[in-house]
Amino acid sequence: MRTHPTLLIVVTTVLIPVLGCQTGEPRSGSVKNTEASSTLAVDHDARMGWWRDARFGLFIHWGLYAIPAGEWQGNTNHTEWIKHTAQIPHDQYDRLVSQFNPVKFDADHWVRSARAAGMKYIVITSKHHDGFCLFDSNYTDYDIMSTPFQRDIMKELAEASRRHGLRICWYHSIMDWYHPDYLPRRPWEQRSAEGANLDRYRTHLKNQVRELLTNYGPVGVMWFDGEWEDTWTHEHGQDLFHFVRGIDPRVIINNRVDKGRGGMAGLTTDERFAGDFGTPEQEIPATGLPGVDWETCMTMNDHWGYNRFDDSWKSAENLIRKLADIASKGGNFLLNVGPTASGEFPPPCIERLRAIGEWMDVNGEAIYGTQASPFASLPWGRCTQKRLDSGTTRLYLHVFDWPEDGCLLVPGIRNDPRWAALLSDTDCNPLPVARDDDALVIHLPEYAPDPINSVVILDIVGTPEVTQH
Ligand code: H79
Repeated sequence: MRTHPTLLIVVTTVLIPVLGCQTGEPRSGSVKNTEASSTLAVDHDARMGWWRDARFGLFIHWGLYAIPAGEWQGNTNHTEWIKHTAQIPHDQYDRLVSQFNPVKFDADHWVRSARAAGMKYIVITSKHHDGFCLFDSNYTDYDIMSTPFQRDIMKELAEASRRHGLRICWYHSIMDWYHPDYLPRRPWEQRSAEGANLDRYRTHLKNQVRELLTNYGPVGVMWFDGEWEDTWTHEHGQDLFHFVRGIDPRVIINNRVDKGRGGMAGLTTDERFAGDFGTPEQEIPATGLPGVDWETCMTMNDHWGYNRFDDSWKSAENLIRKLADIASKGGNFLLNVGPTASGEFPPPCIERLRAIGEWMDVNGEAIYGTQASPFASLPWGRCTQKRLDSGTTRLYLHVFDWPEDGCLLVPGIRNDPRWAALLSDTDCNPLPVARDDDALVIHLPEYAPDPINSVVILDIVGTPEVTQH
């Protein structure tokens, strides 16, 4: 337990009326590319504005693979890769098309669940690697209109998202195990590659991308995947990237359109490669990277698509802290749900979305529109920040471990404090702040308002001047 520090300066309530604890959210400036002056960079900042503010989105992996629900011939560890991992012949896999009938699908319900969790955008698989399309495409019959369901999932979700103020975004796989022109052939299939033409496939891909960008209203993000295949080249990536830009320059494009992704860590650092943001998969970078936008995508259990055997759910506590951790490093969190074949979110997902939503209802201000922490690390939790208009920076101190002695030590900060309070305190009662050498010490109430992550606001004069320990 820490000993009580000497209190040198106690800052009291005098300045509260100026700032208030629920001041309107300042528009978050971008932390990235601030020094860049080219038109392209300005466009980039303008394009990324809503996405940087959003910080939190829902990933949805849904398709034919929800029907086997992870199981094939006794093996229960499959998921959206099942056609590949169980080496299922085309004709057998394609029988799933006539079985796909998610009668409980309710776009409005899904979107309301995401919104209640505090999510601001939805990325859903318009097509995964198996090639099956959840939308009504003029360029293939391997789509939702060939199922008994015959309802354009993309259309219903796009409309519901718009109604509830979320951005709709498409995950669209470059790799395609179904299309006859896609190459290479998989080792587990019999189809001859003779006559196959990847350029023809690329035209098909672009035709579908055009459908996705023009038939459903404004789209937030084109989230490509499968670019690691040897047949997909940097030139192909550039071509697809500029094709999307040409249709709608406001659409944000992930870095998997091109070949610059550094493995699952997901970041593109070489500017010759296209992509508006990096895509760490199932991991959170150790630190943020100044000037680089990124989004961690992650499953709630161990599979992206629905797997009815997978009970390895991350706890709500774990997910809420991950959201704070990611925001403290300047990233976005794209959290996945794999709906069932009947069209429902699995109950453990619903529980977790609700718990996150309860936390976000109180603490969302400490996530949305925030910038990365000025501290390299903090022993008790994380920090996010916002520049307020009046020469003041608001630090959001995400306290995971509530100090037993009631003293929250904010180390190595030169700025004078203006004011501190609990974000959950609607009365804005000020907390005493004292300087102890190069640290600020905030006196907290005895009990944490939230055992998972209690946010303490600390407003300081100017921009943070932090000495690293
Ligand atoms: O859509 C989700 C995954 O299906 C996809 N990206 C996320 C967003 C993804 N593609 N590849 N990977 C993830 C990693 C590839 C892992 C592989 Fe494997 C190892 C492919 C083959 C061996 C995992 C294990 C998949 C099949 C067996």
